[in-house]
Amino acid sequence: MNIAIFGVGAMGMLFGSRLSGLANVTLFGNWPEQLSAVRRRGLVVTHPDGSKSVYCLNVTDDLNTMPPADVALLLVKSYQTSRAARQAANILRPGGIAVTLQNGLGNLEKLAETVGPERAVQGITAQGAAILGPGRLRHAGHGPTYLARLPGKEPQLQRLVDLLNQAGLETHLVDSADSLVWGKLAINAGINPLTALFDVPNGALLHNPTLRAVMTAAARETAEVAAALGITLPYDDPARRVAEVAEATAANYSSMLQDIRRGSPTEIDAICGAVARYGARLGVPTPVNRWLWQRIKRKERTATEKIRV
Ligand code: KPL
Repeated sequence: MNIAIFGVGAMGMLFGSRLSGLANVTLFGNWPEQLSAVRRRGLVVTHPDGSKSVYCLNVTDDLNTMPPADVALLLVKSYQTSRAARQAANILRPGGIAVTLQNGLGNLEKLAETVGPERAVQGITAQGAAILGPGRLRHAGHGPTYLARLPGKEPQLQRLVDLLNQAGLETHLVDSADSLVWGKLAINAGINPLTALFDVPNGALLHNPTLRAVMTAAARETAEVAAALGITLPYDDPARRVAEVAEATAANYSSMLQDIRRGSPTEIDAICGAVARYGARLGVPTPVNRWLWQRIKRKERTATEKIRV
């Protein structure tokens, strides 16, 4: 199976390294320091148990060198989805599938517009990983991955699910991923912007009553918008669930905080921005998500300016 992975950040590298011995994997990305470090020394992965492995990976920034893909995995940031979807469409075999495993809302729609709805698959993953520096990855923790069934694509999807499980990445096929996508969105809306605004690890949100209240409110608002869409979350109590995830990932720096520290744009438009937009359309008030959205947009601008100086 030829697998093309779009994105050479933490999640792209995690999936790429795990799949590399089992399939013909090529990773595509535009981060020169990462590509040259991986080419020179391989990717050094620190596993959740603290042990380390080095992986030799095929990485490229030249689409023309990539073989036709049976599977394209999108693991870029949500603001890069349209471009990655166009690139995937260029190399995807006619019968292939393109799978989004990204954070936030709107990724599947952009992918389907470009590769066609009959080849676009919604996925979601709870794997945790962070880049320690070019060529160095920390696999922070295991979590399940889900892929939504797509009519006519059952055999390819099953093959991919088997391969991911063989690679040690627990994966399941589900009839619909909507509940899981919104379930993760509520967690991300609660944890990511606050940790990025206050430059704290996830667990810090539990120990400050104000931060905890804002985290809870953002997750609850997201659940209310989901309910207005007829989507039931995969857990009963968003307040309890967001606190459990903050506890389980207490020492982690959220992906949004990592983006801000690097001076990169964040996924806030696809997280709190999307909740606020859906809320406005459905008449569900989302003042907390709107406030977090605006604050992060402001923070993105100052973080980028600081890094430039
Ligand atoms: O998914 C995450 C992220 O950082 O994007 C959480 C669950 C908040 C873990 O850090």
